[in-house]
Amino acid sequence: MTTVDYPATGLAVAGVPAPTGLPVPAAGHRCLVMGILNVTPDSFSDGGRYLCADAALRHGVRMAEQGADIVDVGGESTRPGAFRVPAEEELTRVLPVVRELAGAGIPVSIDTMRSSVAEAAVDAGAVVVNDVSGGRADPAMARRVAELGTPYVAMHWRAHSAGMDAHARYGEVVKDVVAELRARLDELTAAGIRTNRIIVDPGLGFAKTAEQTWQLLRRLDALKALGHPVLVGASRKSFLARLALPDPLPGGVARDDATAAISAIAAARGAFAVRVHDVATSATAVRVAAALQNPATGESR
Ligand code: PMM
Repeated sequence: MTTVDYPATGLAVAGVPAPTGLPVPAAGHRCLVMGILNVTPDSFSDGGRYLCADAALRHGVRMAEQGADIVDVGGESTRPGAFRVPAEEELTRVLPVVRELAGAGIPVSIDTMRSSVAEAAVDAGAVVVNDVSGGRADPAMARRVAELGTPYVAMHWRAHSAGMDAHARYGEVVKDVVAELRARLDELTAAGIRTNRIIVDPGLGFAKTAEQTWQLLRRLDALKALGHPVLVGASRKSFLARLALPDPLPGGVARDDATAAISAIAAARGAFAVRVHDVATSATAVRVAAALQNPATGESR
């Protein structure tokens, strides 16, 4: 494992500072693939599949074999309408999985809104904190992450999932999301998180309608202009229904194909990472983008 200076596609990311401290397998200059491991009974597309630690572990290892640069372990569903789980339950779900995957040498991020869970997971070997609330759900999160010293994914977020759809009101969604993320960045850095450790995320589908989500995807350049690496989480989300795909099942094959297409486009436009359920297709997609843009650093694998 090496620490990647700026692990994203060459051309499009010029001028964006490097996120430091993110240990990933030497990846060359391409968009990273974050594989999703929801250890929950109720996540949108994979809820219940990996609730047992053994099944979760096997799936995490499989995603790493398929080309995930990092495995994102979450113990609390954030699908629209989801209610929160107690911290103890979240810890019980994620900690054994984080510990085992990290012990197997797989870079792990912890998908949590709780500073206590973030700290315990980092203690168990997680190397990135992924917070869908960008520090808003837990006032202690920013300071805790600053102390932990890990990279931190700050997603655009307005409210907990149970009521977030009521918050999908914007003047201009791209401008508003960028402005709200900028305000978060100010608070996070004021709390002590080093600026070059923060990755931003537009929060696709979180307090956003399908149309607003498509608008944000069209304008990754506006998000990149914040000067931070951008993570894109489009995988299997309901805005893909717009495509009228032939496979009606959420989490069905067609949504994975659509996700891979978005991964290729996001990578070509300079996304730092894509967060996906189906790793194999997006691992291919980001390599296609890298090879097209920068033949010298396109990987062969
Ligand atoms: N989406 C979900 C959960 N965690 N984290 C980040 N950084 N970005 C996202 O878009 C995101 C996330 C919800 O999706 P899932 O239930 O399919 O995991």
